[in-house]
Amino acid sequence: MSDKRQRARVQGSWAKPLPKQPQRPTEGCAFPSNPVANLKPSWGVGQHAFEFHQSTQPVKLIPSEKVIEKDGDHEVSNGPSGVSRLRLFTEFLPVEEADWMFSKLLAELPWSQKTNYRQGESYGEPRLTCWYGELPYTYAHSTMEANTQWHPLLLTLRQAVDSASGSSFNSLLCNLYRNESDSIGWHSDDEASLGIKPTIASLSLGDTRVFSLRKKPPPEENGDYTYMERLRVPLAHGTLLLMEGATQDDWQHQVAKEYHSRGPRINLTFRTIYPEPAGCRHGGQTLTSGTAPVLSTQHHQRLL
Ligand SMILES: O=C(O)CCC(=O)C(=O)O
Repeated sequence: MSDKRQRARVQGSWAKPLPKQPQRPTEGCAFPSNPVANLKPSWGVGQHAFEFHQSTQPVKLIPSEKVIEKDGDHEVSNGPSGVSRLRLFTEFLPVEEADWMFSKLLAELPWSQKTNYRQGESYGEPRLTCWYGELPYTYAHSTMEANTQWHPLLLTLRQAVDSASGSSFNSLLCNLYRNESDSIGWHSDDEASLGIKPTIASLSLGDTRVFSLRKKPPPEENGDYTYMERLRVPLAHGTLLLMEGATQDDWQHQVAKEYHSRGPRINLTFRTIYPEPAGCRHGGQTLTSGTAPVLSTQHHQRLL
């Protein structure tokens, strides 16, 4: 047998069987960063065997996405910045009331498409919005002006959300997702104007969309989210979701585009806005006297 053929057979059917791989954990998938690097050939002198040694490097797990759909309090993490908590009320509004409110808000709110800026380029958000509050709200280098003309229905909803959350919201960002192509990209609601550890109350009306969260990676991951925990919360008609504690410090959230057809959805996010002291980060920028504005990483990521 020629040398070449002999080598091929040793590496194929005649090679020693691989040592048993450890069982894959059930809660996630194991993907070594370089699978080939874990298989070290060792050729014995005069011996036609190919042995594989298990790498001593720890195998990193990709955690499987968890779904949150039960009412109640969900402590999603507890790290150095404190507890991150979601509180879910799936039947916050009775269906008939929610139906009526949805039609009214869809028809009567002053919806428009906001233009944001990224690296000097402008882009239209893939959804419609409107803003209510005594103070303006700036994110992605573009400002929504103060608007104190609250729709009466929004004032009623604000009262109901205040009592459920124990907060006292003074502002509201309304989002309208016209169909499956509308979305909001990964971001945290962590502008300085929202204060420290803000509570955000999100009320959904219309078609169900998936609200996803991903944990922010530690510095050694260099911005790589691959191995970070992920959550999905389906937000159906009439559902209230509260994000509390360190959620904005430690997690990002998004509503992704979908590949199946979706009807319109309105999301009302009640917030408390504070006047920003001079020199503070302002809607995605750190303003320090005498220097050019510096982009905050997180808000750089509120791309769409
Ligand atoms: O539509 C949603 O559920 C999320 C909206 C959101 O993330 C935001 O307004 O910051």
